[in-house]
Amino acid sequence: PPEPLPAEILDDGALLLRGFATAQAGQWIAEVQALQAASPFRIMQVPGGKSMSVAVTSCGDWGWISDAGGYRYSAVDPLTRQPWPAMPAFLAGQARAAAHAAGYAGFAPDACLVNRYRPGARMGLHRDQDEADFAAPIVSVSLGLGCTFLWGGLRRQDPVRRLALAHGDVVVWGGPTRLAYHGVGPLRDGLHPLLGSERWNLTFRMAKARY
Ligand code: MD3
Ligand code: FE
Repeated sequence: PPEPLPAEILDDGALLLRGFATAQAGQWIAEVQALQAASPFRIMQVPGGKSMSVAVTSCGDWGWISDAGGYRYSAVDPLTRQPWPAMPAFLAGQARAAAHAAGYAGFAPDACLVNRYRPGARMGLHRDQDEADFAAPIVSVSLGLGCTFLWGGLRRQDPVRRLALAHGDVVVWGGPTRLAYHGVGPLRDGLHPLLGSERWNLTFRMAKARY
């Protein structure tokens, strides 16, 4: 049987589960393929009018969107004008299991944002603060090419640490780190056996539900 996964404490409330998603990566990828066939990856505008370099889609009761009007969660995909695809039981179950392994029992995500990075795509420092209940953690899953994850403190001017995230890594962000500034450095060229020159990141959230 596989060894139990070593959990690494990154910070107060934040745990890295290296390789948590590796054994079933094929199923993770198949679920995202199916979801993006219904609600495709697309580039969104930020309120200032610029385009994000990361393409996004969502599944679950709520999807995170950005446009000239700001950032928010929407029950409807603005591209298809339909509800987002339901969150597959496999994804919800894996996210719940990862949160549980990190000490957060009862995690019930109602939103999963999927980010697609191609070479050069990046995500600037920001905080995730569009959710109703900051007591709930966020579970993030990395697939495909690795990246440099940037993570600072609770203030924008706090020093930024760098962390290499690889295919299959899962990070659970809760407690005081839930509102930390974070971002992703520009994706470097590369070829991953399963995802080619892309990195996919899934972040599971409780957008509206109370934890
Ligand atoms: C730390 N995504 O979608 S996941 C995002 O890799 C986002 O695509 C990045 O930041 C990505 O909002 C980073 C890691 C992550 C997600 C949420 C966090 C780290 C976090 C919330 C609080 C603190
Ligand atoms: Fe974020």
